[in-house]
Amino acid sequence: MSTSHQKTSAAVAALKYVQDGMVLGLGSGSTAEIFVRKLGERVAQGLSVKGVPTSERTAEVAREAGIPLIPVDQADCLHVTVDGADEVDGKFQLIKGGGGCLLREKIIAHASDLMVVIIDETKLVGALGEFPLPVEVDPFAFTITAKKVFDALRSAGIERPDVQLRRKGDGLEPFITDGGNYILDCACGMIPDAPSADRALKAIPGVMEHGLFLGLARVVIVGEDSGARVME
Ligand code: ABF
Repeated sequence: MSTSHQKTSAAVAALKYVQDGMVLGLGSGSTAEIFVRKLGERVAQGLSVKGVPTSERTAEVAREAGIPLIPVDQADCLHVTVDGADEVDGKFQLIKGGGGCLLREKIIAHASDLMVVIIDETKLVGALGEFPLPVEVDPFAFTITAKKVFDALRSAGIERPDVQLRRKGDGLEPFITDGGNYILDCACGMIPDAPSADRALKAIPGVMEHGLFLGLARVVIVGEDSGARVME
């Protein structure tokens, strides 16, 4: 069966974490978008929730789906955030940011009482790092930051990181995040010690955030051909 069927299974299963009256963080990416559309169906049936989107794209999808949105600064609390991921390991450590929304995704996930991650089974990995790690950086002096990122990853035990500026589809212009930053995609092969990479990257002034989400996900829902597998 297709990954799209698996993503839908995971997205539908996440609805069980939603209750009337909640304020919800709405993740980004194709799996999160399926969740947002399914949530919109519940809202049309009378469910009352408010959404805080993690990207301009998700805000657009949520509006189309009829979900009332509030600015993040008006949310007294965030009950649950439902978001996708690029990789998830057995310790619920994640790589996110393939879609370029990692800074807002991490702010919202960190502020939420519960983060539920929804993925198709291809995202479940034994060790993180096959997916290039996205690092969001200030455009100012990004070449200096890129060298620091390389050194930081080496210090975290990654032998030959390959750090590349993400570009738009035309291959010429840099990709710009919703927050106006650049993304460095860091091919690592394998990340042997994610907490050490986390600490080393955070110590660099030009790094706004990176795509390692550690200690944030409490529930991971994996869409499989036979249905959704919930891991808590
Ligand atoms: C967001 O979208 C990201 O952090 C991750 O990069 C991506 C996953 O996308 P998809 O669900 O389309 O695979 O959740």
